[in-house]
Amino acid sequence: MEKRTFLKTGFFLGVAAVVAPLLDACKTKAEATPMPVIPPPKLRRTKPFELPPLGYETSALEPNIDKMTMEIHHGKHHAAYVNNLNDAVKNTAFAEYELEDIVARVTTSDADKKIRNNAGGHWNHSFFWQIMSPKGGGMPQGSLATAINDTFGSFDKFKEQFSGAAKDVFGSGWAWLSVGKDKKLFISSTPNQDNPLMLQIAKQTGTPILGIDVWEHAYYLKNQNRRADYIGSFYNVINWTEVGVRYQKAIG
Ligand code: MN3
Repeated sequence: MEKRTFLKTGFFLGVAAVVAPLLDACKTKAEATPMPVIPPPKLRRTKPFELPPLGYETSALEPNIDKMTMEIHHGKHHAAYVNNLNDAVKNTAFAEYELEDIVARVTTSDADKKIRNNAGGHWNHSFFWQIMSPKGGGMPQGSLATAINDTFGSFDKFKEQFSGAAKDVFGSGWAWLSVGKDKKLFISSTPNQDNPLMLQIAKQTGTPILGIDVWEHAYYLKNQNRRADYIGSFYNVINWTEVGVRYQKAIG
């Protein structure tokens, strides 16, 4: 064998020796964690996505969340997610999908990025307006109260953990209380506009029943950098009736 050929052969053998075990490792990992089961799409949306109404006046959550924040948050930020989502899904496989079907399917790929951010933004905010109410606050009732006590020890301990998750979000994101596949409650957080319904993306997947937006746009006008104050105020507006209804639905 010529020296050059020998060196070449040696090089490729060397690469193969390094790569083969890596490929094996990937294979084993893929086999060990099966892809999540995603329900079949409904494929029936024919109208563009629309900004849903708040359901109450923009001033209705005062003094806990101020009118101007609500005006901009709903009328500008949420509206932008809706418009951008309508743009982003055009001529894609998601074009006629319902929002939930899109959210369940988006991946971490660059091609999905705009759809992921704006579908998440639309879903998360539509949910957020509903789990707050001018008549909110107080404590959960019934089976949700029991589940919270069983899971976290007490309502105060739940608040401590939920607030902790919300405070610990680095940069922009959300903290969630969700029902897992095992019907148990869990607290998690997601970056940006991700949420626990994103089967291909979220570390812990489940059905959110409560969530708090900790993007600065949700509190900066009133609370500036004091995210903890905003989190404290949020408990005064939580619509526990709605959260309870969502809990019942999630546990079946
Ligand atoms: Mn927001």
